[in-house]
Amino acid sequence: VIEMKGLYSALMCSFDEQGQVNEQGLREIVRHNIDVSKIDGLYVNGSTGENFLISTDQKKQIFDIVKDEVGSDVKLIAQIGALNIDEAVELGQFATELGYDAISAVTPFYYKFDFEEVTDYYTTILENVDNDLIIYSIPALTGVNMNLEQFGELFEHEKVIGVKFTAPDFFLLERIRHTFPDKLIYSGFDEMLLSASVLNVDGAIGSTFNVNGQRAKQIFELAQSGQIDEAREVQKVTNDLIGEILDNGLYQTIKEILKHKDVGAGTCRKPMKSLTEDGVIRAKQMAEKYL
Ligand code: NGF
Repeated sequence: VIEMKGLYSALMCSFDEQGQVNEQGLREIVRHNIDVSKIDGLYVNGSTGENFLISTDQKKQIFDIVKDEVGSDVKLIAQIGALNIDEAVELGQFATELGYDAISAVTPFYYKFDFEEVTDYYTTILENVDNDLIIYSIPALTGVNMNLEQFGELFEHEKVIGVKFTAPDFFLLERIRHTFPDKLIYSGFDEMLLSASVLNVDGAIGSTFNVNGQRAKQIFELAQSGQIDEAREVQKVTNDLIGEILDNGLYQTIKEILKHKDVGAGTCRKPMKSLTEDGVIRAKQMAEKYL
């Protein structure tokens, strides 16, 4: 698992006005992440990839294009979680055959599944997909809150190599880190990267790394080498930017900033709305001020 450590962009996808994948734009986003943001890996078809708004065929198309563009330049994690368990398995097998380094699956959401059902979901995926798996925990969007013991039960499976921990619960994060030193923990909230890094997470997965990857890497590396004052300064600038991005519309603004970097980031899938004219201007100002 050591080689899977590091910073991963939660990859954006470029869509055209009809909601179709824009292959050229997607390739440009990938290249920007590798060549400019300097990230260690890509987390493909996560929330930031608008995964829950697209078809199975589109998910496969994206896995395919990204792998083709990346080759073995950086690590690749395929988010395959879906409410339809057959789709999750099918996507897991598909990404594994393409050569993705690991799969990840969001906890099943919408219905109020109990932990037995959550465990059954992961077991079904693990039994049918020959790859390592990273649990994707994002309680604010899924409503699924797991405690230390429940993470421990999932971690008992040797193919479960870690968790993408997208929650502001630093007590639980510290307990997981302390209790499971051999599992990979990725921090999910970019605005809390320094705090998570101080707790010795193995890496992070974030949407804003698509544009702000270099600063994220600085924060992570400065924290690892104990240069906390310096890391705090970079987190401060980062959070100025993230605050402006969140105020303006998260994914739309990141795409608009990418466009100012000559990356064909396209639009967001409906029902996500487009930026207003003012929003476009604000994104341009962010690109000029921060990047
Ligand atoms: O976008 C969200 C939703 N979270 C991302 C990230 O955890 C999602 C986070 O970077 C992700 O990795 C994925 O695409 O699956 C935030 O956008 C960022 O910290 C700003 O709040 O919560």
